[in-house]
Amino acid sequence: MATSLKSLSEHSSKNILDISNKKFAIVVSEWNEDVTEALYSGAYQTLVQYGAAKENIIRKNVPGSFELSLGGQWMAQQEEIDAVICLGCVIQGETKHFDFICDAVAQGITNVSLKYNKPVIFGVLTPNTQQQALDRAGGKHGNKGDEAAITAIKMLGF
Ligand code: DLZ
Repeated sequence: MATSLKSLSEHSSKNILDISNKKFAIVVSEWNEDVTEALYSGAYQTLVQYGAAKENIIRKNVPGSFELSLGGQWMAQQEEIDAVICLGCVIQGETKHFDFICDAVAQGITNVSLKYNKPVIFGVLTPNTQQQALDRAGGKHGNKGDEAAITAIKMLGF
């Protein structure tokens, strides 16, 4: 697993949180779907690798990254959900309102996390080109979906 975040075993080799009973929601933006599908695969496989039960991982799609905040809120407000992972990709060179979308989703996800007092993870790529996105979605720079999943698990063990 190529990732620039410390893996969980490096992070705390003695106390890896038992996540077999934790429930995760993964909210996936449909824009740039070749990228976001790869992010989803990384996040899903990493959760399973660290012990999440497949039936405890719920997937929901939203049309674009702008909608991740509301989709994330709909998931976070469900009591049984322990952590939410939001995955998207906004490509600067192809998106005139790049800054509006990125600022809105970053602030929106932060608000949801604080409102519901749960980890709501910002797994949104904001590269200049599609190649840079692919490099970070299972390519030469690893998979940010893996990192988003690891971040969720680390926060649950906080
Ligand atoms: C409209 C738009 C554009 C131009 N680019 C992207 C993008 O690169 N990545 C992304 O996730 N979403 C994009 N969107 C869609 C917006 O996120 C949103 O779905 C629409 O503005 C409708 O609210």
